[in-house]
Amino acid sequence: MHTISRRLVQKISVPIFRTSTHATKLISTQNQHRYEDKDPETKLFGKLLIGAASAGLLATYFDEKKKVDCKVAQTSGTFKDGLPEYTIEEVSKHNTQESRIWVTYKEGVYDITDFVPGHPGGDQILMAAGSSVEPFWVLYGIHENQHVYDILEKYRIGNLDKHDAQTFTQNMEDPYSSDPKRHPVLKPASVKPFNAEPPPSLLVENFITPKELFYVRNHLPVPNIDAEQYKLEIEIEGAKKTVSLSLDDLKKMPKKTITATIMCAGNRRSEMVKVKTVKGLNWGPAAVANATWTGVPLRDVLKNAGLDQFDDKYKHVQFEAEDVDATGKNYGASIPIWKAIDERGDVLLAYEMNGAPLPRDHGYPVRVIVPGVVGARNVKWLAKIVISEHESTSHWQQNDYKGFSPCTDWEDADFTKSPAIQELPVTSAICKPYDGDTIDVVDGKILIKGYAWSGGGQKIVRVDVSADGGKTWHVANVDAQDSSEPPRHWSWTLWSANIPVDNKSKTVGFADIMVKAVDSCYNTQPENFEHIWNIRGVLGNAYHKIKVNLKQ
Ligand SMILES: Nc1nc2c(c(=O)[nH]1)N[C@H]1C(S)=C(S)[C@@H](COP(=O)(O)O)O[C@H]1N2
Ligand SMILES: [Mo]
Repeated sequence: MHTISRRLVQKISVPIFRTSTHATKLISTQNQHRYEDKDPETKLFGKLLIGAASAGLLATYFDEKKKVDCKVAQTSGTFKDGLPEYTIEEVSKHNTQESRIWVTYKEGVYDITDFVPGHPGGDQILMAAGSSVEPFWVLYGIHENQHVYDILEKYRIGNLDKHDAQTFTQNMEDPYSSDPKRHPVLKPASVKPFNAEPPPSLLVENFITPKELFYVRNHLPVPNIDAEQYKLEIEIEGAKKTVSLSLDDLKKMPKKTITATIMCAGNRRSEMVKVKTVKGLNWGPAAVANATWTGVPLRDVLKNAGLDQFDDKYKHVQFEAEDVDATGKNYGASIPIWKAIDERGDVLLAYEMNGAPLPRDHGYPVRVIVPGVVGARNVKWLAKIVISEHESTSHWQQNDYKGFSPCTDWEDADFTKSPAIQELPVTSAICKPYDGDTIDVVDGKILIKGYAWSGGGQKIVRVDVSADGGKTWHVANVDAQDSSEPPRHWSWTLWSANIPVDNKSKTVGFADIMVKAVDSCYNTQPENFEHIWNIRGVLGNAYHKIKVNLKQ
């Protein structure tokens, strides 16, 4: 029997270890990348990475599969009689194409060299080359997924030395163990990482969404940040000068409050999926919410730091966050510089939501609010700002959150050719009743409620609803809208409509309801999802269509 060396156990535990103690480590060094460079174990891990695809893609690849089944069969990763036994040390030598790529899961040893070519996005499993997939899978919440285990089991070649397997399990820590508690009203699309939306009918009860009902979209574990220790670093790329600000420094500056809606690019994906499957979380229409945000205008922070005078070559403002993936990379995104420095852009470094400190799930202690722009750029747990010639190099800026033609599939998608989503297009949704509900007809009319919103600071100027599949249209009432003018109108519009149902609907007993909104640019929504379907299921803004039964 071999005894496992401590060094190897540590190496395997790196991503977990780094994530769980992330806040203290990061704050003590204040620079994730510098920290990373100094860390030989991370470097070693880096060498185990084959291919450049990043973690998010693996997560989305398995997100899709997760819908299939969530029960874990007892046979996955358990000891199998008659197979050769390997130690972790032996497995670790198989970490390149040449030596063949082995991974372990519990007591199973797998040769996955031939798995990767046939599975787009599946090359992320290579992060675990020569070691266990568990730290990675636990991070992306793709454990407890029968489909994934079934695939893996096909590549089984042996058993892991029992002692090694035990030691490993004892060293594993759940990177999500310090995530905050959530209100049960939020319905999770995934638990680890936590992604959840409220019931749509509750969402439209309030113009300002209470924090309990505000959807949560996390790609990674929630960092544990001590506000006292918090430092925000600001840098002009290539220049020596950097500025470091504490939370107190930010709070001393003149504060500003804006009301802004944030919407995930994947909002309403569950409708697009009906056309054809996509990779991504199955969001309903409630991955959107409206809140008041208080903080310091980004342009003032840059100005104050003496960083407002820079060369025209700088085109982007990058944001790096404190949440890190299994390879030690931060969540990050960028916005064009004009949006950041224009007073009318209203970009905030927010420390309050609805008048209280930001909840941990929403970015405590500081997040960026980029009104009018897709959720993904509203970076939470902000650690660093970089003024740069280039967009953020993060996975989420480069290889995700981009639109494609319905004719483009994963095999031919060229992410370098598609611009990163910034301003979102106009959309609307019916939040009450739901598809398939049975509803009352009162004086020949039915009551429907919903929201409408447009990116880029455009205002909703009209919402059209139909109860007969688009033959006749009615203009909805605006129930709540803020008075700011475009292009600085950042909040959603809540609407309702009491629409007559025709005789035919009454006799057949159902109504085909649909809604479309028009924004202040007179842009409106596409008629159906077939024509806007895309591989990632983003930008799903077609007419929202539901069918309800009419109570006789
Ligand atoms: N640091 C960090 N910022 C992030 C994310 C993240 O995972 N990490 N998710 C982004 C995405 S995709 C969205 S839609 C919004 C969601 O914000 P919320 O969770 O406060 O609703 O946060 C964005 N900012
Ligand atoms: Mo998002």
